[in-house]
Amino acid sequence: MNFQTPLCKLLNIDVPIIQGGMAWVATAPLAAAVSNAGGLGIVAAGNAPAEVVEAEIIRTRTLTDKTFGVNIMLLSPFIDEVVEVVCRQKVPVVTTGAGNPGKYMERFKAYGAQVIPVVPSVALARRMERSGADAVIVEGTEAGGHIGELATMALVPQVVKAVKIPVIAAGGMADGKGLLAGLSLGAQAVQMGTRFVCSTECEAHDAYKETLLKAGDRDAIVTARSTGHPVRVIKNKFTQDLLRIEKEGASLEEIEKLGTGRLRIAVQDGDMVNGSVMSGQIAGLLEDILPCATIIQQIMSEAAKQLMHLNTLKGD
Ligand code: TUI
Repeated sequence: MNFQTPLCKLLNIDVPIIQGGMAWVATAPLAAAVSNAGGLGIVAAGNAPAEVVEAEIIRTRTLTDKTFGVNIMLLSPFIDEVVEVVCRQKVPVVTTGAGNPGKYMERFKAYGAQVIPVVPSVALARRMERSGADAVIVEGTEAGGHIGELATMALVPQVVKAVKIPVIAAGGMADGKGLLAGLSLGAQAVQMGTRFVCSTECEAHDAYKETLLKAGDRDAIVTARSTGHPVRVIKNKFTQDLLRIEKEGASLEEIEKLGTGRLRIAVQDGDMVNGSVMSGQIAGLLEDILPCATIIQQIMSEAAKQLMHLNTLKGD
């Protein structure tokens, strides 16, 4: 059972699983491994300069012939140049995060991209549908990194009801039961980020992966609420410092200054004390680092098993 949905056909993928576009973490080997395993791999642009993003797109093409996407982070200082590179490289799927991609939409559509913005609300989902988005990723506050306020469970069915384009559920899913839950809410696929950090192909530092495996249900906390750009991360000395200065009424500049470069030192240097260890709430469920193909096989077989189990509950 592969849970093929119309969106799978549109994106030319075998299973309804999309890998989250995680800055510094979602590099070519991870994206290619997810695409090679039948899902949709995503290369994250994050705050990287356009040349770095272009090199990563080219590297992905050496590792897979399958469809993959690029996630563009709309708060990036290099966003205009990154959009140019994505268009020049004719990346087949573009996901967007941390803002409204409306002004770039026509350029992506002009070369035939499937454009899939991440939205944290019904209003933005509606706006994206009107601007020509092919689907939306509805991300609940359970997700890691920069988050919205509403929970996946409440937000996904409201967006499904409000728009005609396919919906992808994100935030809080890492296994077959999560996949089935997303599909049950009316989504045509799920996006998983945290689960794919703990994969063998992910280039994040081993210490980052081990921290996620050790995390419990209450360890992924929200920082930077006072800035209007809340971020979910694993608690450590950095988050303690950040929350303290926020409580003391630090300015936006001071908070931003404290946060600068912290994700890179966590992902690349494995600094679990001073780094920003972005993670979703579902980290507490994870217990192993596996190849992406195994992760996807396990998700699919667990979803099928769980569906059969639900079928035994019919009674009379
Ligand atoms: O973008 C993400 N997750 C991210 S981006 C990121 S890098 C960063 N680090 C610190 C501060 C800000 C960014 C780390 N993780 N997920 C998708 C997502 N998009 N979550 C929430 C949103 C979002 C929020 C507001 C999308 C649109 C939006 O629209 C506001 C508007 O302009 O209408």
